[in-house]
Amino acid sequence: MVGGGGEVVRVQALAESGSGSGVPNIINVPSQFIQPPEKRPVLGPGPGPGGESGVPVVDLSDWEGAREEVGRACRDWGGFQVRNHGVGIGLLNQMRSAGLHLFRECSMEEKLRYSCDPHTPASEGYGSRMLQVVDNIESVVLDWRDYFDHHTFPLSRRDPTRWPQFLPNYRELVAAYSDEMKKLALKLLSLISQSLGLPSSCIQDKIWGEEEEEEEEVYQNVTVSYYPPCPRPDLTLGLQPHSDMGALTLLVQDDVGGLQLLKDDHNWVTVPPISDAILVLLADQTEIISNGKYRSAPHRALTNPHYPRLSVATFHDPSKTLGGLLRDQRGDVYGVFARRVATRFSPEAAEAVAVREGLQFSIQSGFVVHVIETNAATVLQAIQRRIFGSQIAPLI
Ligand SMILES: O=C(O)CCC(=O)C(=O)O
Repeated sequence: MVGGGGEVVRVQALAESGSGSGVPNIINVPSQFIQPPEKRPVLGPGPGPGGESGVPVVDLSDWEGAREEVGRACRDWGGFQVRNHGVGIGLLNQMRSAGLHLFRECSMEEKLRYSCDPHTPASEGYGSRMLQVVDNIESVVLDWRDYFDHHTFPLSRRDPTRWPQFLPNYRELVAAYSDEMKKLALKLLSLISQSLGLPSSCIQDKIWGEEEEEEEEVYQNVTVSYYPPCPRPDLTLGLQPHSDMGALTLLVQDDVGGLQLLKDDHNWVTVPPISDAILVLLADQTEIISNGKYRSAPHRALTNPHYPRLSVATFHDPSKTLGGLLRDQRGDVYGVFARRVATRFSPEAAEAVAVREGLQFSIQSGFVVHVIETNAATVLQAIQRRIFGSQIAPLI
C-alpha cells in the first residue's frame, strides 16, 4: 500500500508488527483499511471446503454436457468451478505451496528486492495495492492483501529473472503453471464460444488473433495474493468488489476460503474451496464481446482473524491491437453493460476513473476499465473510436 507520504507499507508486516515472530499480532486495524458501513461484509459461517453454495461446478470430462452447463453458468453467474480440467493437481498444489512459501518463509528484505513500482499501472513484482488512478490517495480504502504479480505472456514479456529464486525451481514452476493455465484458458474459450452457438475458435480469434499470431497476442499475468489474518474481518476486505477487466481469469485458492461472487447484483455468495478445482471468472471484455449475453463476475475477498489465505489468479487479457467488438443491432446492450458497471463500483472507484477527452470511462493498456457513462450511444461510439477503430466485426 502507498501511505500518505508515498511510502509503501506491507500488509503482512503490519499484521505481524510487534510480535517479532511472524505471528499475527495487531489488535486494531488502521483507519485506512476500514470500509464505510455500506461496504462492510455481513459475515456468516459460509460453506466449508467442498461445501454447497450454488456456484456451479462443471465436470470438463464430459465436454458435451459441459457446454450447456458452462453457458448457463456464464449467463447466470459469470463464474463457475471446473474439475477434470487437465491441469495436474500436483501442479496446483506446488503453486499453492510455493506461493505460501514466498510470503511466509522469504524475508521481507528478499521480497522487497522484487517490489513493483507503486506508481506504474500493472507493474510486475511484489505489491500491496493495485494502482488506481485517484485524485486523492488519502480517500481510498485499502485492501488487506499483499501480492506478487508475474508477467507471463506474451513470451516477450516473460522475464523470469524478475521473479524470486527462494526455491530452486520457483521460476520453472511459474513458467510451467502459466503454460498450463494458458492451455486451459484456450479450451474454456472454445467451450464458451460453442455454448454461444459459435465456432469453437471464434472468441479466441477475436481477442487474440488467428492461430499463427497467438504466441505474441495472449496477455497473461499470474498473481499470487496473500491475505494475512485480520483482527476485524467485519470492518475490512481482503480485496474490494471488482470485476476483472480482461477476458478470462482462472483462480486457484487454498482451503481457507473467503472469495465471494456477486449473484444477481445484490447477493454475495462464498465460493467453497475445492482443492482440485479451478474457478473460472468471466471478465469485462468477454461480457462486451458476447454482447452482454454473458456477464463478467464481480467478486471480492473477505478476511478472517485466524488463518492467512492464499490464492493464485491467472488473468488472460485481449491483445492490444485487435478489433472484435460485437455489434448489437438494438444498440442498447452497451447501455446495460454501462449501467451494471456503474452500479457495481464504489463512488471512490468511480471517482478514480480518469476522464480523458471528455469520455466517461477510462482506458488502461487499451482496455475499458470502468464505464460510468450510462448513455449507450456515447459508450458505444467511444469504445469504437478509442479501442476498435471504425471496423467492428459483428460476432453474434
Ligand atoms: O484472492 C482471491 O480469491 C481473489 C483474487 C482476485 O480477485 C484478483 O487478484 O483480482
